[in-house]
Amino acid sequence: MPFTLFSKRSFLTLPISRRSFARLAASVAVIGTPTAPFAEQTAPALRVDDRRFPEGFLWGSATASYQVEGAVTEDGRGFSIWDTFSHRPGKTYNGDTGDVADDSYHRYKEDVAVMRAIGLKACRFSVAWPRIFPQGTGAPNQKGIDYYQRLVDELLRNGIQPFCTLYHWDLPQALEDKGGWQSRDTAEHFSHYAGFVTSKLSDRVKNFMTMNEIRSFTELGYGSGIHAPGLQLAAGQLAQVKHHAVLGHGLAVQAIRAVAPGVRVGLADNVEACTPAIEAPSYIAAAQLAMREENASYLTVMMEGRYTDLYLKRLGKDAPRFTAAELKAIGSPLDFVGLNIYTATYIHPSSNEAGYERIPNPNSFPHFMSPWLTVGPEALYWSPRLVQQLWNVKEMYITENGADSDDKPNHEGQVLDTDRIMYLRNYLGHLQRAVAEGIPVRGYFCWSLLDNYEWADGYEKRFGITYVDFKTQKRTLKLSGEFYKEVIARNAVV
Ligand code: PNW
Repeated sequence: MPFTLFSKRSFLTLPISRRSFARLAASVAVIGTPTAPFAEQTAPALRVDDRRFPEGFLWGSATASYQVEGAVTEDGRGFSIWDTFSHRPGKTYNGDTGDVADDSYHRYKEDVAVMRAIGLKACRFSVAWPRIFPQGTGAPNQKGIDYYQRLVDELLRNGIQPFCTLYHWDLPQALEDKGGWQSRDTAEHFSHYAGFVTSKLSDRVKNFMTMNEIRSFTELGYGSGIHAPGLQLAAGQLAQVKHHAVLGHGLAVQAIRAVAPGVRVGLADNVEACTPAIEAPSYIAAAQLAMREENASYLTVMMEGRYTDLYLKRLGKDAPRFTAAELKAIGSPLDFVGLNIYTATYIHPSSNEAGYERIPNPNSFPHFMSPWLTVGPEALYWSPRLVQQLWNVKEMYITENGADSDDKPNHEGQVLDTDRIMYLRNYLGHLQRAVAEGIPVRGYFCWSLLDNYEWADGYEKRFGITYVDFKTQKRTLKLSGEFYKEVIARNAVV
């Protein structure tokens, strides 16, 4: 099999011209390849060279505190809205909770060893607010701080850069009892907590993200009610919740900068990934309008420090109440923008007042185990491109991307998740196009390192590139993990 020979890393990473490749190929052919036509067979390997990422591209994986840690009553941790919600009958698949999850609170060293075996350069993790301030405010809990310092030290010892998310949805229950994100005070409390954590970690963590997916935790938690705290508020109240959340982000940016001017600050936003249905000028222009408008209450207000006219007009009496000072805080400049991208939202031009329309996915649209997880690899090209064009963003990361497969270990215990490989290969191909065109995406974090607690879907949906047997906590790298390892080793789409 000539391909085995050419999958060797040393060979592929050589900057090699087509002509010298042909020469080399010819000599190798003499040594031992049985069949012709040789040039044709090796052509795909040659193209790998064109699919490389720049040197220093940061390959990472992502997890979140409540989804992996477990140990919910340990070392003084307070309760979060997810403890409450997941224990309420009928709220999660099978009644699953994050009480144990991946037990990463105890097994973090094993997890870091998995990261190292894959060759990861960076790890995105989140801090559980109720481990630091069990009541949300007041006296800090030293044991909680100790845990994250231990985790970060273990990462650094293994040459892995920590990227710290300060809020991945586990709001202290004590604050929810006082109104949660319906209360403006929560934004202030969050900024205090963010500044405090930064002061404890900034000697070893250089990249912070304020919040993860503001759209998800506000709309799912306070709108549809399928996530904690499970409320279904009216439109006006929900708009106010969203305003308090982006305000919390902005105030946190300021608090972080005040305590640690040297660290880099961003967020992880699940931007509505507006994608031109056809790569043609009118569609691209429509997708750009859509990118700004569909993200009006999230990335747009954070990038521009203002809500769009159309957003406010459409909400009418339900528009959020805000001050100019709040908008200024919300628009605090960032060092980077993190994009969580799983799906594409296809756009076409329209003569309506917005100038575009979203195209609903036909029923036949391919998706993964989660019906929402439709396959739209071009989003990993178009979102960074449009975000850069709209707001002149200087640095971006893909802070989440991944898929849930129907992972079933075979008789040898292997998980051969070829569909996840297909997903990753295609998305990475489009990301590589973006990077090759000079769009400043500096790194990519695969969701997720491990199968973990998938919120209301419990343990039913698996997003890991590592399989977790939740009975024994045994971790086994899936075939997609092997694939990702190869991507990282060769710094290329393979
Ligand atoms: C993200 N949707 O959540 C979160 O940041 C992760 O915690 C989560 O595990 C991961 O994606 C996979 O779901 C999302 O319904 C949850 O469109 C739901 C949606 C999108 C993202």
